[in-house]
Amino acid sequence: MKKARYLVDDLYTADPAAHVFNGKIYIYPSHDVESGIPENDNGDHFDMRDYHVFSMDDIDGEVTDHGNVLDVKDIPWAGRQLWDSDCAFKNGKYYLYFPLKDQTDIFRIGVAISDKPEGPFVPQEAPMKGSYSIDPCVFEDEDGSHYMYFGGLWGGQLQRYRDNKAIECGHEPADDEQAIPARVAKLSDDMLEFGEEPKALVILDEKGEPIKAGDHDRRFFEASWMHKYNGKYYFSYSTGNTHKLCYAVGDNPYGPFTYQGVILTPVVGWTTHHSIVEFKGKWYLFHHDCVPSNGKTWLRSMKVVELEYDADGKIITIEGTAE
Ligand code: FUB
Repeated sequence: MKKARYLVDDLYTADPAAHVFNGKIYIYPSHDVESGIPENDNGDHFDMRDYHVFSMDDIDGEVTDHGNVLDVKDIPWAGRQLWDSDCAFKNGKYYLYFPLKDQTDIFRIGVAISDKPEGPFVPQEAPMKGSYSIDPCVFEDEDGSHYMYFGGLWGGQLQRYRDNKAIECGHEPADDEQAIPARVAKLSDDMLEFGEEPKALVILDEKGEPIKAGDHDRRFFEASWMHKYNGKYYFSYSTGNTHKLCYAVGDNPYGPFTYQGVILTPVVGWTTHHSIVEFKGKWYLFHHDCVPSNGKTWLRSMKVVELEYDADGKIITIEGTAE
């Protein structure tokens, strides 16, 4: 598969988190809707209200829509905006992790549980204790431990926190200071809480120095993803206002990670977001763009394209505008 393929044409879908469960691909995207809310840097126009799950037996095959699997109306602590989710499996249960603003308009991360990868999912009564910001990604390492990567700037509220505490007045550091990091935490055995205090995920440049806040071409913005290739940990993310998907490589789940390059050049639309998964011996990049909605940044469509590595394990850059 060399040509990118749009996966769904009757709904707008974004932020696709793809996993292989029981020999099939399951995709957990955001479900974009026309909210009528004007576009702003806070992301208020991304006013999503439910999640659908999709599955495929083959990468070129039919895509099954499993319907509405979790609705904001059924989440006891809900305020607004169901953003990028992810799903993980442990001991016969599937756990859907999702960011949602609570009733005070603060993003928290919630968990909902199902016996099946396609849901429906039943939400917990309250968000995860100590959770904040957006874009949870859950990675299972080969020893069975699960790690959550999360965080997002601007509308994702990460600039409002330092050392896991809310600060009086959220702000980004000066350009020559260290960039605000994504966060990583091992999950508790029951998968419902952080099993430890979230830690800063540091991305280093080629000189071994932490990437600076002013380095908008390389600093973390949102859309964390983790995958492992040839024993190395690949942390990938969006640079937000420079619209790239980049990656950094480390030797363990916590890092530090060293910046490597661009996975996907800017797509049509403001946001860029992805997941990377191996299926039947090939690797794939799930992502989204706004071509089908004629560039409406809040109405995105998920797609998939094959991803390749060179002999040194470097990801070969994909053109976001390629057909
Ligand atoms: O879909 C809403 C937000 O847009 C996501 O949480 C971000 O990663 C960006 O894709």
